[in-house]
Amino acid sequence: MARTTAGIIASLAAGASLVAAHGHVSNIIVNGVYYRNYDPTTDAYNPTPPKVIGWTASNLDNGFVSPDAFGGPDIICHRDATPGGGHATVAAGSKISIQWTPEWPESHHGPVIDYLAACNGPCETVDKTTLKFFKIDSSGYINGSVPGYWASDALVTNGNSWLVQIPADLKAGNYVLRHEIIALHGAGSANGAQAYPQCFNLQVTGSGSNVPAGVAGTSLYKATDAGILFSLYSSPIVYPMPGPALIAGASSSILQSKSVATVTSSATVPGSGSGTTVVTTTTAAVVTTTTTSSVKTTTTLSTSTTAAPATTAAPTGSAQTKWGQCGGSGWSGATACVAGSSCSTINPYYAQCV
Ligand SMILES: [Cu+2]
Repeated sequence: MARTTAGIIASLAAGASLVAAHGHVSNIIVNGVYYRNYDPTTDAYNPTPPKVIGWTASNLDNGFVSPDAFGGPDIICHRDATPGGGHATVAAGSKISIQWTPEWPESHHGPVIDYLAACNGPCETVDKTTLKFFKIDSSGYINGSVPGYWASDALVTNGNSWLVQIPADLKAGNYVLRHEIIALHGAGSANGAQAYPQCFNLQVTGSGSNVPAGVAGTSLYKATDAGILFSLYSSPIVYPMPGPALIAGASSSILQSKSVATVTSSATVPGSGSGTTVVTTTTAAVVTTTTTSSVKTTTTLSTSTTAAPATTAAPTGSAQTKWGQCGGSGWSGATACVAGSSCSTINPYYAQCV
């Protein structure tokens, strides 16, 4: 274990020196219920990370997948991704708020795209190369002169969150939701676009019968697609959306608004019964206490759900758990560690309770 952790820290240090913070999805909210995502920047250091709805991936640097990898497995659900250990149950027609971490760079304009793929069995054990993704929304250039106002900017305006609607006529079953921002600030050059896919396991309920056809993740985009090799700085901006066409009846996006969590739930883990709804939240900070039957630990995590200035202060008196982040460039969370661990600076971008 020590050797693995050392390797991860080494790769983080190497990655962090190359790219500034970009981001990942911290959580989703469905009908007021908060589900935590896998956190690549901290869970990788946890010997027993919680089972969550989000897929595990090795984007420890909050980074992206490059166009030269669009034909390979990393584009499916981010780098080295493996299925999330649990899922959330949602009714067809539900709206899901997808919350990104607060550091998304303003310069990183681009489209926001959402797909679903049927798992045909539990998503927790699905082979990602068998997934066939169909596009349920995709929003790109919105308006304005170069570089323009894009869906990514609307996401930032909306408190770094994006609202997605599950098709109301979707057949009940298990699906992977693949949510993605493609940053185009460097896309005028070959291999300059940046894809940030994030995947979540959903169990969709309802009486619909629609299962749209889809394409493999490795066939979504090519490096030379007109919407991938694209200059933001050519006027007028006419953006051809990459990837397959929207499914019948879908619109480019639904009206964006921000969701507020009122309760927190752990993921439903197959064989372990349903997720346990535990603790209520405030609008500024979410404090989650989760006790699972398999691991007798109490985890406290702090995540801001509003867009910023109000959330710069860490929740008063909170201390980061062992293996969690406690400092680094841009970090606004807890800097104190729980008893028995102390904050150790690993590099300018990351300090960890060890
Ligand atoms: Cu960047």
